[in-house]
Amino acid sequence: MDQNTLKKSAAEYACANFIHDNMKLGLGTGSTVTFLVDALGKRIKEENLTITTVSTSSRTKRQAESLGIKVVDLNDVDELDLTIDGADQISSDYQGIKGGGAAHTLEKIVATASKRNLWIVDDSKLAEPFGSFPLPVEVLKTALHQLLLKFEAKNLNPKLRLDENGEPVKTHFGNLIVDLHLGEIKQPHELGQYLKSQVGVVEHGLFLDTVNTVIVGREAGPECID
Ligand code: ABF
Repeated sequence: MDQNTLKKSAAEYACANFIHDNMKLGLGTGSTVTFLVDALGKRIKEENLTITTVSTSSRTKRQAESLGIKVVDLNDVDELDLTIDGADQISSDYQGIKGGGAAHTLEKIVATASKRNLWIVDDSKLAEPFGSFPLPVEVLKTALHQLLLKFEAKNLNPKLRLDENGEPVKTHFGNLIVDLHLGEIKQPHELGQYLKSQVGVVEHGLFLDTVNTVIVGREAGPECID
């Protein structure tokens, strides 16, 4: 099975087994969540469910609303029952790297407002070593050069993320993304604390001690790790 088929099977499994009527649901961002939102739209119509959602990107919001899914602002919700999202890489002790889609700051805000968090991935996301996927860091444009100097001095191998036209990628908040090409992250908590302490860093893509359930799309069928 190709990756998309594995992602779709994991997303459909999550939608069928973890979403119930009258739920307040966070919707992540990325290609796997796109399959989830499609499946959710179908369930809401077929079962006449009442679901209120908060999205983590304009692209997820657009897709959800096009399917008749109610999307509200996070400021209108005290707490979400569950947030379902994708991930770029998950370690053997379920720490995550997210932000390949430049949405990790809003994703982390929504994840933090959720009672539970569920990630849906294809099995390629469990690759070792953890950190082989470049770690996204959202930074204020004004602080970019100073942060690049600091990250280079610490051998974090930083690279400003550019789009297909060679222009810096902008986040939802209009900030920039620096990707840290680390190869391996042995002490994610220490790295996360260092990054958060740097003036000009808005948020990093390490999601530590966050996820409660991971659903992995596998050839033999979705694997649910709770
Ligand atoms: C999202 O899921 C992002 O943080 C991440 O970039 C994306 C990757 O997943 P997918 O493979 O589904 O696009 O949460």
